[in-house]
Amino acid sequence: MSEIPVVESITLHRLDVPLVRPFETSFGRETVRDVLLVHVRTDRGEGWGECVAGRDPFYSSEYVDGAASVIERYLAPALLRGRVDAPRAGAVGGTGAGAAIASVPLAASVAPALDFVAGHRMAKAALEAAVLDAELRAQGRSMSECFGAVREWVDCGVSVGIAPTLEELLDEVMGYVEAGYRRIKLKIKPGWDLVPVGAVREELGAAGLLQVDANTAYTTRDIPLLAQLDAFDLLLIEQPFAEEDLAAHVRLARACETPVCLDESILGTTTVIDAIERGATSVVNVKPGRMGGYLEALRVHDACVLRGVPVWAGGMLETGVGRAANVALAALPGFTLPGDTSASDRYFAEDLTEPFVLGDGEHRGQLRVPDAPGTGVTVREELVRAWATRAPVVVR
Ligand code: SMG
Ligand code: MG
Repeated sequence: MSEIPVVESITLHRLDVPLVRPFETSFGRETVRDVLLVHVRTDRGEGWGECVAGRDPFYSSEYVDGAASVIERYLAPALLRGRVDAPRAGAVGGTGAGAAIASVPLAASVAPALDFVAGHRMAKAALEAAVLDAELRAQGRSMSECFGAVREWVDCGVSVGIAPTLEELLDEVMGYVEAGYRRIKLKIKPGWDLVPVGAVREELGAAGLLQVDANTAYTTRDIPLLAQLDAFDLLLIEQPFAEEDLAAHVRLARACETPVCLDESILGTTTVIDAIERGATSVVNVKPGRMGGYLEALRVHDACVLRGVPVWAGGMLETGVGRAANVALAALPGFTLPGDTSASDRYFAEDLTEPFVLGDGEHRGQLRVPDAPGTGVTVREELVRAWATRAPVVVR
């Protein structure tokens, strides 16, 4: 085992990255991505992580000002104070998540060091991602290699927001189909469900892969309505009810044929096992930010594979920094459904790293998994400066 790097400083960057079109969900509309990047310097090199918290606490209780504050006040100081011992002989090894985690002792020390802070998983995940990038770069290993990727290209889906009109929705969807996307996900909410979903199914034809995401907008009174979505042969219904209401999802799962998939409710291995055993979810959306980090996401992946539950990679409108890591994760064997791992130009005219571009020919609708050390992408620091909305915050 090579020597473990030591974290020397942690810098927070805030920037506004304009979206190519507004993105509307059941809880709001975004026109700009308010991005928080974490830059870690170690004695062996540096790394970057992206925080997925949104500008407002609408998708989850976390939001980007809160994440920046908790990192600056609590998490970064704790990490800088922490000391990481080399793993004991015999502690390295095992398979799957265990082996991956044992191979990155510095990144593996992050979650335990930050555990004294309740919640704030997106903030913790961003720090861990930056440390992981730095540690893997120092080892000369890619994230995909560390995670145990089994494919060089991943299937891409696209998440389509609520549109002003049905016509505009169909235009947008067909644009993505022409671009090659292998699966369409429609955002739904009460009043924007059966009609748009039926129209898109008609336009896509029977073979098109289609799913919906409600971001908790429904209640159990809507179960009969949601069961009518069975008519449209969907891959899954994502998170129709409140985050803490597993029982409602169990009731829906019993009332409809379409698989129920949890997103917001799944905070890590404990909640995913509980949700699967209760019958609240039969497919899982994996977002490392929501789970406190990529290493916990690896454990969630393994727990799902062990139980025969397919997973897919969620997205949080990440720039290239977070997207690169998500694509590496999506290359694991349990990710058998296309992810919300769309190309950079789905959201951004210009990305903060080299752009992710859909392949063509046999790789139409796929993204190539980066294989250079760490995330495998390079942050365009001139853009981080040009788009900054406040001065960087350095914690030493
Ligand atoms: O990155 O393409 C993406 C976003 C995919 O729909 C997406 N994410 O609930 O799954 C989800 C949402 C959360 C973000 S909404 C601002
Ligand atoms: Mg979702």
